[in-house]
Amino acid sequence: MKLIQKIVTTISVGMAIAMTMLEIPAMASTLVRKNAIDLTPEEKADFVNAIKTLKNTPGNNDKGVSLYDETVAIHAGAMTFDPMQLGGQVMLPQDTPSTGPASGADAAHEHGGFLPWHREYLSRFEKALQSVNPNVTLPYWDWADPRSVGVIFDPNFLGTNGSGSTLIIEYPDGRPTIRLDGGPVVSGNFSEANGWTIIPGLHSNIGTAETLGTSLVRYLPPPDAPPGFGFPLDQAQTNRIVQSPDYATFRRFIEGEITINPDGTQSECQNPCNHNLVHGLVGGSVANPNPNETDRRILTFGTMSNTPGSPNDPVFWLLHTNIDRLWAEWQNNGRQGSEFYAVPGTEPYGHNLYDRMWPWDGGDSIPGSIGSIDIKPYLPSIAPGDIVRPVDTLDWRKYSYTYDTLVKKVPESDSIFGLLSLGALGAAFLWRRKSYIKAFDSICEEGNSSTDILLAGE
Ligand SMILES: [Cu+2]
Repeated sequence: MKLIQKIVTTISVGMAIAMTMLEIPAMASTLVRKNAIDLTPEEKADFVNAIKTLKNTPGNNDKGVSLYDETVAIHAGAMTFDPMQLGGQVMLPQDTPSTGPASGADAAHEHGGFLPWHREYLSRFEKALQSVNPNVTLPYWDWADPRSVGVIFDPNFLGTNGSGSTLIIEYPDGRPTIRLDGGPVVSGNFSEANGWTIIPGLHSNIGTAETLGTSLVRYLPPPDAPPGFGFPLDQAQTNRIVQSPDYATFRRFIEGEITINPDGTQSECQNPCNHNLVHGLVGGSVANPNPNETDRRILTFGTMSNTPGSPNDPVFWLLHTNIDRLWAEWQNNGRQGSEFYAVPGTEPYGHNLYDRMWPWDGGDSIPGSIGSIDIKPYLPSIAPGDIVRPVDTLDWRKYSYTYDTLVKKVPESDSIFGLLSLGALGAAFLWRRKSYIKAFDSICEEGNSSTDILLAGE
């Protein structure tokens, strides 16, 4: 009996070692995407330098723009498949419409493919960064963590708010005047002075198709903006995202179309929430005081809120990595199969499980223009056999990345410490916000609900 036990033990130990050895190469090739607040100074510098290297490396396109800029063009091109109706008004003027089966719906947003499309897009960008520096991974912006904004919009990382412009938006119907402070980002790693020059044709205002110029433009909310109008986003709501009961709810909730209330009921987002809200908050986006048949319902001012070219702001990658992380967490909770995707046949072409997603569609669909700007010459050439469908994206592990939140369990002592520090920060934050909350309460009491301030983003 003892001998058998010994043999079994020996075999088990041997197998464990063999398995460990087998696992080493797999583990080594799986890189961990980290929370931006946990990056070391060196990791931040590596990320910034890899981005800037792509910005200075010629791409594979007819316009001769860089690898970074042709990546921006892919995002812009995806949005030309839909002229973006909002409240019955065209949001994205275009001289030339798109053609092919993908026409009629945004190829990357507003439908089931939102998460698969961006997972693929992010992974390709991350691999391009790794071709510069193999240690770089995409960090994520935990939008519910009050520490994130200070770390991300730091002069030594992605740079601060824009400056030099104060926009006052007055409403003839008596709604409170809105003030936005921002403008071009004039210092830091992503200022024009430091080499971050944006291609004007890939930097269009979604309402007018006029260019925002060659500088990154931000209109970040003040640090003491009231909840729903600034950062951080609500942690409890973020927790409810990953508890969404089905894919359609998860997608609509995280993208920012609906919200799940604390009592479990669903409703339209009062303000756009989550993904759409973050785009709108970084870029500056407000209700148009004078909307009419030819004018649009919202005004957008900065790079992130003018969404076709939003990847011109590198914070785009941190926002979307967080969205991909939350999707991976939702999937990791027993929802990994294709049965946990959009209901077959309910989505426009490009968004169903086995549809080809533009631009990885073998050339089936051709994007249109933004205003008079033809997107095609800015796009990288994509091999005809390079085809990606939503079903190909469902397992994030095959992309050889994972998230720190999926691999590490926080020791209890750390989490208690973390909770205490978060509590202290939260208290300080709430104290500073008090006056603003009061101000916005009175707005709501006067019957002007927060729906009056619309923020948009993709
Ligand atoms: Cu997008």
